Amino acid sequence: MGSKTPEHESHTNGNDPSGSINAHGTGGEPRGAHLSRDGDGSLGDGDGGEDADGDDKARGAEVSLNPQSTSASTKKKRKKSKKKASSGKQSSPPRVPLDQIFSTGQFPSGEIQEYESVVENTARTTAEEDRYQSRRHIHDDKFLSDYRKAAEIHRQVRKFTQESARPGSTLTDIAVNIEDGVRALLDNEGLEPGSALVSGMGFPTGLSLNNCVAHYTPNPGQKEIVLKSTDVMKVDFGVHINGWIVDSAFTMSWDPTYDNLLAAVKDATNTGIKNAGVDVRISDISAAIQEAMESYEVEIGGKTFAVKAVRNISGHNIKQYRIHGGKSIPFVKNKDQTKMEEGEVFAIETFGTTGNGYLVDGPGVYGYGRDPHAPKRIVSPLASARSLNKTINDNFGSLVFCRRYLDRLGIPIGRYLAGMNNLASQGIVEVYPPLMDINGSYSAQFEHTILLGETSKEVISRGDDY
Ligand SMILES: [Co+2]
Repeated sequence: MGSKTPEHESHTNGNDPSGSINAHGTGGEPRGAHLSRDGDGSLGDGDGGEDADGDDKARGAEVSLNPQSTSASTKKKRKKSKKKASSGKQSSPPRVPLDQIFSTGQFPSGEIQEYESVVENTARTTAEEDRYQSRRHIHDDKFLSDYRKAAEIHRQVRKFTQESARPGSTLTDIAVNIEDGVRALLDNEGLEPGSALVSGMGFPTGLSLNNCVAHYTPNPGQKEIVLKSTDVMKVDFGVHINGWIVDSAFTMSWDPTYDNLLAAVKDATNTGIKNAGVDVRISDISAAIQEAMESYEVEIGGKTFAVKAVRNISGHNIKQYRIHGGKSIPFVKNKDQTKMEEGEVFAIETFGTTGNGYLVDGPGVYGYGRDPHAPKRIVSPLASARSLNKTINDNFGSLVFCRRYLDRLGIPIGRYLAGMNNLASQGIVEVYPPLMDINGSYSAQFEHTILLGETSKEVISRGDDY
């Protein structure tokens, strides 16, 4: 899940959205920006105008996740090989609890990366005592074991999504399949009060298409969206155990036109991961990400577009039960001297687009998140606000949730909407909208969660898919 850059800015170019970003400070606008501006008005077939004729063509089409090795991954997927004994015995769709598959309680580790040599290792940014508190959990075996388990669940569930989601699928089916898989593998349906706080979905499953860059999830009662062969779909979901969230995302497309877009964003995210480390400045990571991202072009319908890094959404650190821990990692150049610290957990994600690279709020609602600093008990004359507040405390705490998650608890929208509006107006609950680039544009996302250890980092959600 991306972290929206706080905005108090107008939509004029060059204004610094966060007070720390300086995308236009030196070197003018990103390379090739004029190309995408040229294309703004002419890419009309991106969202909605398409009829069903792409459907047959796409039925046998292979999903593109690894654009740089398309043929190799195509062969692999057809075989359904069981190359890793450790992850065998999972059903399809995945429903076997992970504890049954890994009966020793040892879960596979992510990718361990040694730190790049840090140029400068001067004064620590935080008091020693705070640093001790923040890194204490990384020496806790249970913390690491739970985190690895959540990551393995993410890998097993997304594998099924990559095999099963295709043009003709509905977004609700894709989302529900992901969520049913996660809850089955956690062996926790999350229906009893308190149980979804023990483990469950980390946030609403994001299935964002084309110029919807992030934060779309299907809502109950809404017109169903059917996936088309020309769609570019970002799949972003989280698995949490004890409030520690694995936040990881990938992009699927069924048309090789978008391979370079996907390759650009995958490269940018891996560049961010490679550069991340203890005492590394955020500004240095951002600069490396932008450079990688904007070295790519994509040709769509005979027109060439430079891939642009999205300016007003960021990677972020993760705290317990808090998907956005307060630090942001933009994908564009900035002057943020904040450093990453030992013991921190980061979601390193990037978004690239053929559009403006600037997101505006779309229609509808993605989800809701309770302010972690709001008092647990609230005073409201509205009974529905008080009862909703209790439901949120019992089931989500400060985890972001969506209307479908309330729906499955047997709480229909008519019973909570007035209360939700009341909590939102008091600032107790934040409402998250979908985030859109311009019509006709396409965007991609890749994201991993990393743990910053003493001498190395663990890319905990790394798989052989991305
Ligand atoms: Co995220």
